[in-house]
Amino acid sequence: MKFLTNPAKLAKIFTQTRRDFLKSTAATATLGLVGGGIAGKEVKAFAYEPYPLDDDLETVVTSCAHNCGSRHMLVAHKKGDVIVRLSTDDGTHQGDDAYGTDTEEKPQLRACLRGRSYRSRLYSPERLLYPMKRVGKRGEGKFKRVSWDEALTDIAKSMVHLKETYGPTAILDQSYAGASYGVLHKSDQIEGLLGRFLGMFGCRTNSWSVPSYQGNTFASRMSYGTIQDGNEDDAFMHSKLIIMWGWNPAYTFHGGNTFYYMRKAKQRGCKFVVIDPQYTDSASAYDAWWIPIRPNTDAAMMAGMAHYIFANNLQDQEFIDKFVQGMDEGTMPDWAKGQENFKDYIMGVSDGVEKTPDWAADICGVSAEDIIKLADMYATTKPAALKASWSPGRNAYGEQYARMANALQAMTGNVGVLGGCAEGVGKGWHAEGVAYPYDQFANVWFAAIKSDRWAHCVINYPNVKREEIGIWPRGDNTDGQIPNIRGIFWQGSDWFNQLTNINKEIEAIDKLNSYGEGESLLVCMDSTITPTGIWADYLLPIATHFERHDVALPWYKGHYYIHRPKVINPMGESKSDFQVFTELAYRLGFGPGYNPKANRDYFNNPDAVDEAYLIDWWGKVQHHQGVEWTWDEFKKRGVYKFVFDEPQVAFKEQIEQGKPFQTASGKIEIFSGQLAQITDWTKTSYGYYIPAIPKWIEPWESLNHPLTKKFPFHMISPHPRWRTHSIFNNIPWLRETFSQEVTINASDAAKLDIRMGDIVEIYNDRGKVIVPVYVTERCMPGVVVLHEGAWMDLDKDGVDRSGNPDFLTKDDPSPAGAFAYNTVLCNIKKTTLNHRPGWDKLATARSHVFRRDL
Ligand SMILES: Nc1nc2c(c(=O)[nH]1)N[C@H]1C(S)=C(S)[C@@H](COP(=O)(O)OP(=O)(O)OC[C@H]3O[C@@H](n4cnc5c(=O)[nH]c(N)nc54)[C@H](O)[C@@H]3O)O[C@H]1N2
Ligand SMILES: Nc1nc2c(c(=O)[nH]1)N[C@H]1C(S)=C(S)[C@@H](COP(=O)(O)OP(=O)(O)OC[C@H]3O[C@@H](n4cnc5c(=O)[nH]c(N)nc54)[C@H](O)[C@@H]3O)O[C@H]1N2
Ligand code: SF4
Ligand SMILES: [Mo]
Repeated sequence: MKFLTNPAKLAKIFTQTRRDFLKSTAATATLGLVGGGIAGKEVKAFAYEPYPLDDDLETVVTSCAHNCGSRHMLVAHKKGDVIVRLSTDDGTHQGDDAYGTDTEEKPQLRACLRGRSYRSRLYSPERLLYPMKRVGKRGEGKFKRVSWDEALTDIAKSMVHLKETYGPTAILDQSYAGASYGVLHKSDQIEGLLGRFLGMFGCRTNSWSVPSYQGNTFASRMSYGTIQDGNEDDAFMHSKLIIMWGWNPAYTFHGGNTFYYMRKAKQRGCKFVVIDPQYTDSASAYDAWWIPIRPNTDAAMMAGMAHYIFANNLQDQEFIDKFVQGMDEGTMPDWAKGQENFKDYIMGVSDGVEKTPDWAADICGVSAEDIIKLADMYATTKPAALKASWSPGRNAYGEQYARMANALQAMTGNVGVLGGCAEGVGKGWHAEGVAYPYDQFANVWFAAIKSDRWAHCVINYPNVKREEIGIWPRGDNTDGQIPNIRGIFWQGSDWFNQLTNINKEIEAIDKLNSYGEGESLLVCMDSTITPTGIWADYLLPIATHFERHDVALPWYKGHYYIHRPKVINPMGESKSDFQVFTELAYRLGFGPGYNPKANRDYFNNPDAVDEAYLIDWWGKVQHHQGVEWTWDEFKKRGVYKFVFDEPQVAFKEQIEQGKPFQTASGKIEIFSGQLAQITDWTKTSYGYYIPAIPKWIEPWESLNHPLTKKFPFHMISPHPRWRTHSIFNNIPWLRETFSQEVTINASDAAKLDIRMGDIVEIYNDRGKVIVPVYVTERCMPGVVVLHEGAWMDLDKDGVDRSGNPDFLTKDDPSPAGAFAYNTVLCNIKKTTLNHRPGWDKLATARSHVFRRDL
């Protein structure tokens, strides 16, 4: 920063550096001559060790893991028990293919920069190798090493105490998708190992809403009756127009080979449009028409498009009459005749406000001409894919955007059609997903709340109304009970760092502290130290997916399984999650029920039991999915790629064969019968009213809000190219490729007298964060972009030096449960405080975290 503001000084530093550099190269050259070329002694001291050739190494096919947007192959090359190199799919691994095979039907599963740097995570200084117990205050980061026996004895004792004293809702399950995409060692809110463990123990408050896409999930359930609304990615090749609505697959991965198929579409002449506050890498890669839009106003723009389509009679009326409920008066169900239908709302018949393109333009900042041009393109190009991604739904009333997208997709007849698109959620091919017992004990809970409301619940307990935290109805006499949360388990989640409004979470920890020693319990199970772990009482070291046996599942799209053998032995004293829960279950009296194939020895020897589960699972794959390979064949080859005759298209059978949609009416419900019949919203998991048809609802913060006087910028926080949320934040290679910075339009920067590289404070009433600035024309004025997932790093004044946007986000959820991550106003000013891009101090001197008091 100082360099840029002081050119004279910069020039001096540069010359000095350059001179030093010249001096040192001259010296090296001389040495080289004296020592006789590269054989010279001094030169040799700098030479690398010879790299072992693949012939000297054992090659093992495995896969990458985590909630990263895809699932690709990693090939480990190992020497003894150490992975020395990672490569990826080269086409050969299915066994019958030649090197380089890469076809539309069976594409390679090639890893991205994160996957390829995985070795740095595996062997990172932040790796957790031993169970740790907190010795300082919560959040202080002081731990000492303890034995597994001590950690598990303490945890089991505390669990029993909390359950007996505070009842069956005392322990909050904050397991999430860090390990969801495997069949055995699973973390997850519904199918996860923790849910079953706490459910069997009889003490569990579940976190029911999903940060990724609760708005889209809700919309897909209401409109189609299912979240299985995704085509497989190869269907994109058949589109003539692809509208990437808040979607940037070149950067934020969505499916294993999306980018490849979209390139094929481009080659076939498909046109691309991007609706996004940023000119994204996808916009540039596909030479798309970029339409910048004010964040959180998408539903208004879509309503304007619908108006143009209706006004010009461009809708596919035949499709609507046959497949849709409530698009217009003629398609309303008999029992709801006279209630508001979608067309009447759009045309202003029901509320007197016509949702014209001009009306929309005032709200969303896109000109009426552009709204009309896009609406016309979409209604007249067939087939056309409007891919409504999740980010615009991660907003206040985000469900309205997602429902509005469904209305556009249906009115243009693009549902169930090859080259069209009904997404939404976008779940495509249905995998056989669970290998361990998934029985009556799976997902048992005694209370379930909106995931981002746990802090609100803890801070205000017991003075909390059920609608404030989105209590899921139970249908028995415990219905509506406010959970008395006294403990949290984090498994496969870094939620303390990733949920909204972190300062409020810290306040909730203070409340737990106020109950006194022993009256609350925080357990973090992870492979590395994480920002969440810093707040825990116990850190349990978990073996990574290289150190346990499993099978990898695709992420939403893709049709393949990748074998995940135990490539190396668990590092340090780490154990798999399943081992830990099984051992805890034994200590709590339900070991055999929890893990029926195991005995107590599982904690030390899990391999045979794990494989037995996987063999059973493979039996289901063979049975349900017609796979002929034996388990041994699969293990030998490492990957099974399904080959289909044609791209899989969601709702094809409904459209082509008249099969009913999975809604109550059997139609695409743009007027939702279910919502229309709700009378007491407080008794639903939503808590608050949601209209039966999609509508534009003014968000609580936006560029149209009076609060812009105080906080003139709208912050969005998309997903980082170089991280999987918070995972990989500590990888130096990746931090060299991208850095945490705030993106701001050049005109805004000029107004604030801010230049590229300056350090700024971004702030609002919820928090303050420090980051460097990236000045660009690629982001619209008034909007700033700060990627999620930086590892929080608070200074003594409560300022986050890492630039984590979740200090600024608000924890008010949208009624349907959407996290409002992108509904944030803020302000920016220059600061003299320094940005701290990583925990490098901790990384290089990890002893002060891990070896303290040993
Ligand atoms: N501001 C803002 N915040 C956001 C978002 C946003 O758009 N904006 N997006 C949100 C979204 S969509 C999501 S999905 C969340 C993600 O939130 P998280 O799921 O909390 O994010 P991750 O960083 O992926 O954390 C997963 C953790 O699981 C651990 N892990 C991996 N494998 C295993 C395993 O086998 N066992 C165990 N025990 N642990 C394992 C990893 O080390 C990591 O710490 O972030 C949300 N946060
Ligand atoms: N590299 C990488 N890929 C990932 C992940 C990751 O962490 N890293 N995480 C995975 C997970 S768990 C998820 S949930 C998905 C998320 O997938 P998405 O939700 O599709 O991804 P985002 O990156 O949040 O946002 C995509 C685009 O939406 C834009 N955007 C933000 N707000 C608005 C808005 O209000 N309106 C409009 N029109 N556009 C808006 C952003 O500028 C961004 O370019 O990504 C997955 N893929
Ligand atoms: S996209 Fe995901 S699965 Fe694929 S290599 Fe990258 S991190 Fe791994
Ligand atoms: Mo997500």
